[in-house]
Amino acid sequence: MSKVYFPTVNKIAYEGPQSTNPFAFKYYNPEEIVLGKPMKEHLRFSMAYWHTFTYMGNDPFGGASITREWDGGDPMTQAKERVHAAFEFMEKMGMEYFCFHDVDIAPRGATLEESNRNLDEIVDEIEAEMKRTGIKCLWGTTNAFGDAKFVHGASTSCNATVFAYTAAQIKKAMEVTKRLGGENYVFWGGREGYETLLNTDVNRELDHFAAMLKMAADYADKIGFTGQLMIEPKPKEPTRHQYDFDAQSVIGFLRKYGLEKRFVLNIEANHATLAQHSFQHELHMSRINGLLGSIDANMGDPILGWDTDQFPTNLYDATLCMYEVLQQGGIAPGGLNFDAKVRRASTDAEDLFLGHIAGMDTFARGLKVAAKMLEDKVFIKNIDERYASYNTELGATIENGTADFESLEQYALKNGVTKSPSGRQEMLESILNQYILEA
Ligand code: XLS
Ligand code: NI
Ligand code: NI
Repeated sequence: MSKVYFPTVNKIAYEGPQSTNPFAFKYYNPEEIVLGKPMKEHLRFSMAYWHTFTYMGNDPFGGASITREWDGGDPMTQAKERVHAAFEFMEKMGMEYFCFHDVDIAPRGATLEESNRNLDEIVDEIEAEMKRTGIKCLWGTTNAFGDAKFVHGASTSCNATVFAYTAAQIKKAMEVTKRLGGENYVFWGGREGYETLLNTDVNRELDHFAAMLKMAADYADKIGFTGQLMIEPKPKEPTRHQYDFDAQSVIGFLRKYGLEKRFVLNIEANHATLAQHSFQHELHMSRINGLLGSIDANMGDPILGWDTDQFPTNLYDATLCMYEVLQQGGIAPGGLNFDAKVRRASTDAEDLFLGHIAGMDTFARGLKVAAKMLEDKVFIKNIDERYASYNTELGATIENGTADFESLEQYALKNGVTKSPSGRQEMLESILNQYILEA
């Protein structure tokens, strides 16, 4: 029997909304059927290895505030302990997926070769734990932003040797993700952006970025990695301007370079708000373009203007998120990855459980509310009525492309304009409240 890292916490069970036990689910009941499917299949919750197992409470003004059971020792021993702690955590949470960066699971070596060897050794341990527990990998990714060599970016660095190194690093991380049966692979452009246009050839950098993605897709095909490839938009941070700014910019970029058939989007709530969009906006834009692949479920802080990566507890956002997910017929093979960390002052190991419970309960509730709203067609009915004028003869000629300026002028001269319907926003927002409170 190996070491127990969370001795004070047992397996988290569903106890229902009346429960006062903080270590129990109040709304997340994994096997409960919602719209014909168990909750857990709708939600596909995933743990983010980096936030839960490598974050020590650092912020821009202070170093580590948290110590964990698996800390200390040489980096490889620590990495192995972390694997066992992570799987104990996920088992106790009933969490069926995890996501990782290469450097979260194994320490970067002095050379690429050493880094790759470290990865292989740790991946052996992870593979064994996956076998033992049945826990799966939602996605893998590369950290090509933390190390000093990425100071000007990775594939968008001005330095071609950095481009080559990035390719090598992605190649290995993809191989590892494939080996772990990862269902997706993510590209978040950590420093793919610029600080000042005075020193930047944006055109060239975007071409390089696209070239890297094209090579990645080709390599995925070559090794038979069939998971979804995903871009995760973010407008800024760490660079002043990130190229994958938001869903619509990424979609434009993918189309410009003919990559839209190979890549979908991983939408993060906090990145949406940093781009001055709502979470739902980003999900919606991705969905209507057929490109909503997966979700980083977290939330930002309306007062702090950075990626605070908090556990999501906002019921409105969770409800509207699940409303988008249900309208696209589900999120698989993507999932809801808690790209979220406990606060710097939440220093106990128990807080890791409490944070995930809060997030899972919030989305479970959001799922049920969204399912009810969809079943009752409350908003859909209203939207249909709002556009009723496009179901007339005039509307049909506009939508089917047979109208032209002359025909429309003729219509306008003859008929003028009718009164537009009320938007009914206040009523709709109040209906949303009613569903959140009563569904
Ligand atoms: C950072 C991103 C990052 C990605 C994975 O803001 O959210 O954590 O999800 O590289
Ligand atoms: Ni993220
Ligand atoms: Ni983020």
